Parts: sequence; C-alpha cells; structure tokens
Amino acid sequence: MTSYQFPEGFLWGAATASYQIEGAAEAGGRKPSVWDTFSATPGRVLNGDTGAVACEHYYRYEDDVQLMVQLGIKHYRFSIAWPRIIPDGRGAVNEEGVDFYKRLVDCLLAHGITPHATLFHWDSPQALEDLYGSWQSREMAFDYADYVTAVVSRLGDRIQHWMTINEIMCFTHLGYAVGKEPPHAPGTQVNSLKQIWQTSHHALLAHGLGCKAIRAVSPVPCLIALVDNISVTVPINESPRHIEAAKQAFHTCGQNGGIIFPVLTGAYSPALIEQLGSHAPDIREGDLETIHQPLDCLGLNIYTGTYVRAADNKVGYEFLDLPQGYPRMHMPWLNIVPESIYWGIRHVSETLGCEDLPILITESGCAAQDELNVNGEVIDTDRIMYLRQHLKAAHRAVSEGYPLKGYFVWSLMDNFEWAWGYDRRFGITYIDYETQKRIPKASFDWYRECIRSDRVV
Ligand code: GBH
Repeated sequence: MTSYQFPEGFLWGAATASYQIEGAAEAGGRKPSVWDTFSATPGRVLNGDTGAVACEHYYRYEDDVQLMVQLGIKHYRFSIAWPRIIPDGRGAVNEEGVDFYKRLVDCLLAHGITPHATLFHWDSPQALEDLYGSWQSREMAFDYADYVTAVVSRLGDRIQHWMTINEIMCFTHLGYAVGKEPPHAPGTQVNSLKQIWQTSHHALLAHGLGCKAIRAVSPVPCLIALVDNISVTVPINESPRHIEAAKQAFHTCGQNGGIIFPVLTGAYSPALIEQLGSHAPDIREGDLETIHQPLDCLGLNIYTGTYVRAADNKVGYEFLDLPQGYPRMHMPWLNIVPESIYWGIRHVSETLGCEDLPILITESGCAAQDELNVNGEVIDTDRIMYLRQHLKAAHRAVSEGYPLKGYFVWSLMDNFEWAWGYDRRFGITYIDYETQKRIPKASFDWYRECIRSDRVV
C-alpha cells in the first residue's frame, strides 16, 4: 500500500501574480498601478524595492513555461494586469497588453498547461485612484466589470478558468487602514471602520458584476471562481466541543463573515453585522443578489491558522495566543499550522451550504531564508517540511470526501513580496536578481516527484 496517494485527476499547479513577477512596468503601453506609486514612495516597501523589474517574466515567459514543463505541472495560475489592458483604468483597450497574455497563454497551451487566470491581484490602475480613490468609490466595481468584459471577450477563446479577484480583505482592509500606515497600496488612511468595510463591499460588488460579465461574453463555456483568504480556525483537539467552538469562531471572524459569507450565502454573517453595528457598510438594494453569483469553484489561499478552544464564557469559544517558541516560517504571521488546510476546507464545505462546490487550494507555500550553497544549490528542507505537512492535510480532506480538486503551490518562483520587497522568498525556484537566473530549489524537485507520482513524497 502506498501512503498519501491522491485520486487520479487531482490537479497539481503553481501560482504567481502579475505585479510580483512581470516587471516591464513601462513596456507595451502599460501605465502605473497603485503598487508602482506606493513602492516608489520612500518608506513604504522594505529596502525601497519596487516591481519595476521583478523577475522580468514579461520578457522571459518562455523560459518560465519551460520551468513549468520541467516541474510537470498541468495547471498554472497567474494574474492579468488591469493597467496593461486598460492603462487609464477605464476607456481605451491597449491591444499590445492583451497580446502579451495571448503569447503567454498560447505558449502554455502548446505545452499542455491549462491557464487559470486571476483577473485582479491587487494592481489597480493608478488613474482610478487619482480619479475617485479606486476602491473607496462604488464606480470601481463598474469599471472592473468593463475591464473584465474587455479581457474575456479577447482571451475567452484560450482561457476557460477564470478567477475574479484575489483576497479581497488584503487590498481593501490592508490598503486603507484607519489611523495607521497601511502596509498595502494605495496606503490611504480612511477615517472610519465603516469606510474600510465600504471598500471591501465595493470589491464584493466588483466580483459579482465580474461574474456576470464573464458569463455574458465568454465565447465558450467556462468556470468561474473567487479566490479568498479565509481565516482558518483550528480546534485545539478534535473533540466535538472544540470542533463546535472552532466552527462558531469561523463564523464570527470579519475576514470570513464579511467576504465568503456574502459571496456564498447572499448575506454578511449575522454575527459580524451585529459586531460592526454602525460600522457596517451601506448596502444598496440588489447588491447582495449581485454579490451572490453562482460559482463553479472556490479558490482558497491558506498559509496558516488560529487555534480555538471551547470556553464557558458568553461566546462559547476562545482564540488562543501562541507560545513564544511556536514554529513559524520567514514572515511574522507565518505560523506553521498545517491542519489549517483541512479545517479551512471542512468549515467552508460544512457550514456555508456548499457541500458540493469544488474547492481548489489556489495558494499554499512559505517564505524561507534560502541561500545558495557552495555548489550553487538551494537545499530548502524547511520549505519541503512545510509543504509536505500541508499536502498531507490536503490529502486528509480528499480522503474524507471533501470536494478538494487541486493544489497550487505559492509560488513558482521568488518574487516581489509586496511590502517586504525581494527580502522574502516564497518560490520553489530561486531567482538571482542580479542575473535573472532561475535556479530550481530542492523543494522544486520534491514537488515534481509528488506530481509525478500523484502523492505526498
Ligand atoms: C498571499 O496573501 C498573496 O495572495 C500573495 O500575493 C503573496 O505573495 C503571498 O500571500 C505571500 O504573502 O501583516 O500581520 O497584517 C497571503 C495572505 C493576508 C498574509 C494578510 C498576511 C497580513 C498579516 N496574507 N496577512 S499582517
């Protein structure tokens, strides 16, 4: 008997995002995104790094597809940059920008790799920030839908897996924090919690309008997903009372109740609305119907989790602080909680009325303190340990019958890690930023072996 064997057809992939890898910020008619402006502002990104050059994927995409061939993945998740397609945010389409993605996708298809395209991974056009404060305005949702129409009508013959938006909480709640320097672009401080919730409400609306736009213009049948970073609550042990406590906590988290609840159930979670009181966003008539579009798939990005136990207090559960020495990877928030993959899938599947909705882990991975050794290799056994444990938890979800269909490692290669610049490396391929050389790490070979044998090795 072989352990941790995945069913045939389990989808193995790797993920990236446009601003983090493409570079070529001024090439092919692209205009600035909020991340170009933010990273050019002193003090915002570590070491003053910007995505202007990044991994030069815009020029080196053919090499990068070769890397995927070497890895053996049949699925690749990447994102399309709105400021390449519609440089001013609204109005004229830049066909040169579209052509880049045509070339990339044709190259993927020629090598038997299925493209999964995220339509928005945080690079809002700066022009819309200047015009109306981007996500602060309801207009952003409508401009997003027009952008989606432009993309899908041009690339829908080649791409049938669409992901509307990546991690709504991140570019809204971390981009507009109240009263403190927001770590993400545009870095505008809004005045109230209500205004923050308004930005994420607009992004939800964009998701809904985007779904409608895809269905309206896709030339062939296609699959639509949202990619969300749920906050995963893990029971301290798997006795019924702690499991129940973890479920309750899952429902109350703003990160869940304010994003995945409205998308999957058509309403913000009642627990969250009660908690927010006057800080809840203004919701217009019809908004929740728009947001609650039928989906073909749900993408979950899961990196860590929070332990919860049952408590005798009023709420019945308690979030647990971690001990000082709790193991983590190379980010302050990256505590190693592998069961979060299993519990994230289980909570969503069991408690949101979507037992049969296919789920993909659209990001799973970690930063490690990678170094080239004297032989020019990166032996990242720590990343292998992290990924192996997470894949085992994914295997458990599959073997218990939860509808997990695939797993995308974050990331195919080291890249621009937002506020941390190039200081943090999440890739299974090392990038030498001096030479742009791609050097597969030990974790790359480990993952290739998992893919080859359809199991955790
Ligand atoms: C993903 O988000 C992104 O989709 C991807 O682009 C990124 O490269 C990858 O993670 C690695 O970071 O700073 O204490 O406020 C990960 C989810 C959610 C994790 C926000 C960090 C902020 C914690 N992120 N969270 S804190």
